[in-house]
Amino acid sequence: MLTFYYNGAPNPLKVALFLEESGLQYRGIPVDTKLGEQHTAEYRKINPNGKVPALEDGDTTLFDSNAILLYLGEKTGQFMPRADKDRGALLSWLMFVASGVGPYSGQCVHFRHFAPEKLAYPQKRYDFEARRHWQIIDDRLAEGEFMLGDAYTIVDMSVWGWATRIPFMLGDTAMEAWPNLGRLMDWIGARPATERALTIGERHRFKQEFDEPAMRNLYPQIFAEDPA
Ligand SMILES: N[C@@H](CCC(=O)N[C@@H](CS)C(=O)NCC(=O)O)C(=O)O
Repeated sequence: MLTFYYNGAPNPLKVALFLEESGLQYRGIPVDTKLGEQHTAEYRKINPNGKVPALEDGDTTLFDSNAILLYLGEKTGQFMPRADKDRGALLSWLMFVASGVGPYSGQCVHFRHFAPEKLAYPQKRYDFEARRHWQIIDDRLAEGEFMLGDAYTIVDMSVWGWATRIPFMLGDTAMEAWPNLGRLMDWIGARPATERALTIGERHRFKQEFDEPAMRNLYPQIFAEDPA
């Protein structure tokens, strides 16, 4: 039995999607990040980075959504490329999402919605970089139905996690610029497993308010002293 540490945010969503698609049995443990449950000593032993998702599989403990997707793909053989020749593409695109799409999208959301001051240049930079990364994804999807051609893989699941947030990140009509990505989102969105994954945030009564204690737990740097 797997143990999945989650909330309803984009990175845990990707793992929820794999778990729901694969039919693997798992126990979900909610981590309410607005209450600071990601910062407890007990949780830091599971995820030293103090974020969700994390996963336990017997004696194996994993953190970072893309590492978990790769682990589960290799463990089950599901949602992996059909041919060995595609392994290079799998690793490249998965790392591109992990190191580019996700972080730039996250910073874009932060400076647009949560930064204590509205600062023009950080907002411009992260909007620009988020759009640039999504354009690269869209161009890739113009070449084939899925990120790795004709098979639905963990790379598509990884793309999907952050793409669910594009309207919040870049505006309600932003997705219109990326029709190939929109097509993939519609395809994934029509699957029953996706419906189940999207509602993981409703399986527990997570704190909703962005009050000061929540902001301190999520963005401690806002309240930190400047380094000397
Ligand atoms: N690289 C990590 C990033 C994890 C991450 O940033 N998770 C967010 C939710 S999407 C989180 O836990 N935020 C709470 C916090 O930063 O305290 C991954 O892909 O799993």
